[in-house]
Amino acid sequence: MKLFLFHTPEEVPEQGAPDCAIAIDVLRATTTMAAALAAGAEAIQVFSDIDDLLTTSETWPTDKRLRAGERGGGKVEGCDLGNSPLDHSPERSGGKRLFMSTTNGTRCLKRIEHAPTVITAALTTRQAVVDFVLSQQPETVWIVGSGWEGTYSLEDTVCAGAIIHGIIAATGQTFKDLAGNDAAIAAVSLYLQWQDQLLDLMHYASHGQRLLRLNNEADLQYCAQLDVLNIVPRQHELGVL
Ligand code: 3SL
Repeated sequence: MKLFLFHTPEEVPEQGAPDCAIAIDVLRATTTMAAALAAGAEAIQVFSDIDDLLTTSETWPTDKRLRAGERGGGKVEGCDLGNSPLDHSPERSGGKRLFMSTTNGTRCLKRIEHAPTVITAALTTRQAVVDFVLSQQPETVWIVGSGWEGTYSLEDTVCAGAIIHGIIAATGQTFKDLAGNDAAIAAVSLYLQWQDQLLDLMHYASHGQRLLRLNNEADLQYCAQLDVLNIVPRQHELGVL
């Protein structure tokens, strides 16, 4: 198995495809996707474009849908929810389809949606993702951070490092066997440095600071938790998890 890390969707190669692609947006899209499915959402349908989201979701019964739209960290007008994992509870999300569009996370997922296996990962689901990858034994894995509008994100990279570290710990293999690129090795160093202070790291991260300015401290606390959900959101048709 070879693990490649791309920090942003823009870094993903134009040519070729991995056996398994993993999208990460710790703050907050992929954390929210896992929280929604854990709360019993029927599925998550992902859109790059808000107008497409609004039009497509019109065809769905109103009591069976939730429209979640985020731009710049805030809720989009016309949607039921923004992008907080704390919005999801069994009462609110159970049995509903989540129609979702966010600034970077859903764009990241769109960039890799043609890989044969596409999953999303977050710190909250790290161990479940490690177990899933090991159960599938893909030859090549692309781990893709969502970043922020084309730039690197600390929180996505530390999550990638946590996943790669988990695979190394479970298999006893080394970077020589597993690392597909330098970024994969560097991400493990970041994780080892910060593994006991993940919430502090979120506070230093530029997008963490953006969310704090919008009064989302509780979201940072939720998103910084490691291994609390045994769930792996997996794409079962294009754009639908
Ligand atoms: O960029 C994204 O996809 C979002 O996760 C950003 S936010 O955390 O909702 O602001």
